[in-house]
Amino acid sequence: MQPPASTPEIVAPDALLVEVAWEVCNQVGGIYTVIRSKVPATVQGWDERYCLIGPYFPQQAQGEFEAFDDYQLQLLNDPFAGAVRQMRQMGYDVCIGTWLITGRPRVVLINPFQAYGQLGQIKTDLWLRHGIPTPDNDDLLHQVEAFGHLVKIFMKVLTDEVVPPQRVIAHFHEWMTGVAIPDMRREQVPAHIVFTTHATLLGRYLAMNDPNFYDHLMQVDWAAEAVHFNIETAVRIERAAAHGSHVFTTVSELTVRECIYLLDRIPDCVLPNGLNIERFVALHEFQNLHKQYKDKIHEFVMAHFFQSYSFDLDKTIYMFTSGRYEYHNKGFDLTLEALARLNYRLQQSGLEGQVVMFFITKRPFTSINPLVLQSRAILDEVHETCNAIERQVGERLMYAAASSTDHRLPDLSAMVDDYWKLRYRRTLQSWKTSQLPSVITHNLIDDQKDDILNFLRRSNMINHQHDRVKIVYHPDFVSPTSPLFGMEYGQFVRGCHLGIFPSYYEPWGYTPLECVARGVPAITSDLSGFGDYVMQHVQDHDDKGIFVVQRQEKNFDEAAEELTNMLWDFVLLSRRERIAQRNRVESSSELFDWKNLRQYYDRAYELALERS
Ligand code: G6P
Ligand code: 1S3
Repeated sequence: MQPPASTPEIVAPDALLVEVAWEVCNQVGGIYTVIRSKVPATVQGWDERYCLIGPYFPQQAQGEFEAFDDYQLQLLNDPFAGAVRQMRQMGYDVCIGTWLITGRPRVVLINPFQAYGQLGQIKTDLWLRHGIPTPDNDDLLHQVEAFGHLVKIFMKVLTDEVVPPQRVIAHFHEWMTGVAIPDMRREQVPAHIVFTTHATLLGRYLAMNDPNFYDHLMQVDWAAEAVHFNIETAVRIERAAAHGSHVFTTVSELTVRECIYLLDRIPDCVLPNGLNIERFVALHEFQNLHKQYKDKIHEFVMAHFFQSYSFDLDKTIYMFTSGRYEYHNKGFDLTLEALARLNYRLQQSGLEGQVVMFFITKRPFTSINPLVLQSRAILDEVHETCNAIERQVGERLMYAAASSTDHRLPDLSAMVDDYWKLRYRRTLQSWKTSQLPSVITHNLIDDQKDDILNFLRRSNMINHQHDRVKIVYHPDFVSPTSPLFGMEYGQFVRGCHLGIFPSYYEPWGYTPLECVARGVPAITSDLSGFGDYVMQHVQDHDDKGIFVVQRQEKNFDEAAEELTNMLWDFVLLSRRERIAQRNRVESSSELFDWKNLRQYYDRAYELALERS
């Protein structure tokens, strides 16, 4: 890997930085990626003056958190450790240690359940002081409010520990930690508070339910809608955090609009998301990885499709989409429509080759489809049989060659034992079927109501032999322990040719950026924060393999046609052109490295120090 281009300067030398997030040592979704990938760059600028705070859930933390023991804690001579010692003396259960990720940052984890005894008072205070009501039966809200209460106490203790002119910047991510903010302001805890919303709660719900969300945004009655969607507590917490912070931020210009209309505060800064980009010294290395992981995907595809019919893998393009199952928000609907049009165009064109499209998402299922699993197992058996035959023929051919007098190639088939011949035939016989390859790999719990499956049924795109776009819907995340793929998500991405993410609602959207970081071209939309950023900051982004579908000013049909054209143009590329395009994609990835994007955070921190 290449070393960092330059070491960023030390930021605000007289300040400490504390970042608070629900996803510290607790992976739930996109915010985990933000925090975790940003750590190495943040540590470079803030070194020992930086600490993260998260909720302590032993199951989640056990693989990635190493606590300091009492002896180590006593030896530490910094305000974070001092605050932990002080909290412990006050009777609180607070852990301090190292988050075992690149950058190895200092982490404080606080068990929210220890404040459950005071929940009644915490809820009453939130209501009386800040007008935030909490229902009785919502455990997540209880955890969040208990945690917020404990973080406030920690911040008070920490700010008491520091000796002026040293100051504390407290950066809260998302409403789940922002609940600490209103009381910190009320009690005048002398911290400089930054709050980042990664999506507005109401925005997400409204976008999911209103096809004209963006047109209606200006007229939304936030209070009524919050009650309507049964998210009043969280929405009120989000608003209180946004208004209580000294510096209010969000992740993209698109979300700025939501903040203005749904939270009634204009964000002070936009903090775009990046990744910790690791580039290879030699360019061909990532191309080799593409080939290596594409071969693994070939294995899956052979097992899945060749039982019914075969096609030329060398002329097959692998496309995919992935993300949480928000059919409309993540643009699965638009993607399916464009794939159906592409299928038709390819059928009409007489061109060779096909597309295999993967939908990687998460849906409740009972099990992997046993037929899919069995097919995979039998193909493994075919593989083993072929290997045994290869070894046998290899050894016997070598002997025949060495002892040959006429130098002619002997009959290779005669070199295989009848046992292996029979096993070869029987395995293949038991494998081949006249059924169509399933479009889905698992048995869904609510198969009849699933939007992806219903689209495929309606459009009759169910993996007929004549379909030129084949579908594999995998309603579980790809992981090395999955018996179907057996690879990391990142490896799967590398093995594909194109990622498709034309979201309708996406405050930022990491999925296309994760493609770019691996040198895989990606499609995004102008309604995603990432797409919007690319349009403003990356010249000739099409040429660099980052394509942006226009959805803001276009209707569904027009956007589907534009996406179809993008897919069509991609399918027409030669291998040589694809390789060159991957090189261009990979070289633009550095733009999104935290080493470059961290500056937005540092500016927000400087503003917070000026303000309070
Ligand atoms: C990489 C490998 C090449 C391979 C190519 C396939 O560039 O280094 O050896 O031929 O991938 O590209 P394709 O776009 O057809 O998967
Ligand atoms: C949010 O996660 P999501 O997928 O619920 O935060 C992510 C990190 O900022 C962002 O990439 C995504 O668009 C948001 O929606």
